[in-house]
Amino acid sequence: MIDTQFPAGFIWGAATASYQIEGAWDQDGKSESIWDRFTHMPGKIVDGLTGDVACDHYHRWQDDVALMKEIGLQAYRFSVAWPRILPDGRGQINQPGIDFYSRLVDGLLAAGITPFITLYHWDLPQILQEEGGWASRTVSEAFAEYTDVITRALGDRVKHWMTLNEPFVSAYLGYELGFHAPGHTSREEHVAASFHLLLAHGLAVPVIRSNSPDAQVGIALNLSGQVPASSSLADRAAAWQSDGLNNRWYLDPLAGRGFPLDIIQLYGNPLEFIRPGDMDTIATPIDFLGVNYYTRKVVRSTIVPEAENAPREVFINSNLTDMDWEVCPEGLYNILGRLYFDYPFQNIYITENGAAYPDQIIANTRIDDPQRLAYLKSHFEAAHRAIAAGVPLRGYFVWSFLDNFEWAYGFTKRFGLTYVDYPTQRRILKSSAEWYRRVIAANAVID
Ligand code: GCO
Repeated sequence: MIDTQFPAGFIWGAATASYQIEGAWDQDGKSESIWDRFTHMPGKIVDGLTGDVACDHYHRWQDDVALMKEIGLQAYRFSVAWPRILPDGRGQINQPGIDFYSRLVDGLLAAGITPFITLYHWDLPQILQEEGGWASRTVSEAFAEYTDVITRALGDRVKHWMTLNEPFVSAYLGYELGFHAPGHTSREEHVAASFHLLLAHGLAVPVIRSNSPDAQVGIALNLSGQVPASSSLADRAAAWQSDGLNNRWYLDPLAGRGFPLDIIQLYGNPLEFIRPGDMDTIATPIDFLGVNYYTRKVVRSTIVPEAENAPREVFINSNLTDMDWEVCPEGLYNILGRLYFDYPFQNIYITENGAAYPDQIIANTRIDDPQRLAYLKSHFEAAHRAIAAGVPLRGYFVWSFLDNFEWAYGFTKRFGLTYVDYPTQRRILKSSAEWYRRVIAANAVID
């Protein structure tokens, strides 16, 4: 029997995000977010749907907390919607917004579930996009003000905070590729947004500490190993560049190493928006790094013609999720090990890991999801191996507690431990949730 007992005190949880589950997009004083604006534009979302209602968590949160308790979650990672708190992006506080999150935090604590809050999971107040959004330094400063308001309100009860979720996705998909809100297609805006997001993070850390004594403060990055398709120099160079774009552009400044020179040269951007002291602000020490891991990337050179490159040695396996992402638990082990040996972060949480599969209701009462269970089991085992190798992994949040709005994919992808029948908003625990309950109880990977 493989020992898969996790350390005492290891935290097992699940994660969501405000725009993806809350709904109530225009209720109780909340203003429009860039995702409200984006999803209301025709042709942006695969199924043409929006997060206007989503999982209606805003009204159903008490039942959802009861469901979290039934699964046995020890912690719950969720995000606060900035437009509920400061509808103008700054200034006037919307008390009903504060009250919603305060009630949710009290409900979680009463259920014995530790709240982990993400301050920004992509739903920027639209009014701030009007002044340039993350391409503007003024929004970094507004984020510090928003952080002050919400941490003053909740900082007595919430002791685990993440400033941002996946700044890479916000900046690259939102401002250069255009697949995410605000749907811009500018390399210059992407690079500026990546900097202003990191600056916002650095400005927010001391604010959190002053309003939430003894809090653990971190940031959640999407990280994935970039594996060369062959041992050719071209593929190894391509993989290193992809690692710089995806991983080092964020990891290095947070670790106090500044932006990676190879990527600055690739961008050809003199980064003139950086002011004296900004990089030190970004490198403000944090207590943990959150890792959102889903799969690895196999990188093939696009410069050397295929016929002139070495034969491929690394292939994507055929075990794909509904997102067409390769199931690769080894990739989780590798990224955690790389962080342990290459970076100074003293604590790591897996703040997202999970899989989408086309779940079906059986006899209207049950959902068997053996593929998701197998995915999670293999990744829990990889995490256990990483801990055994010395990685300071402190907890694991499954993405996601609920099926929810999967951004540009709308509701076509189901990541939840809990099935949501959207027309009725009925929640049904999947078999993976029942298995997860037993994993948590045992604090070990079980069959
Ligand atoms: C992300 C986001 C989540 C996604 C999840 C599945 O990592 O993209 O944090 O909101 O829904 O990762 O794609």
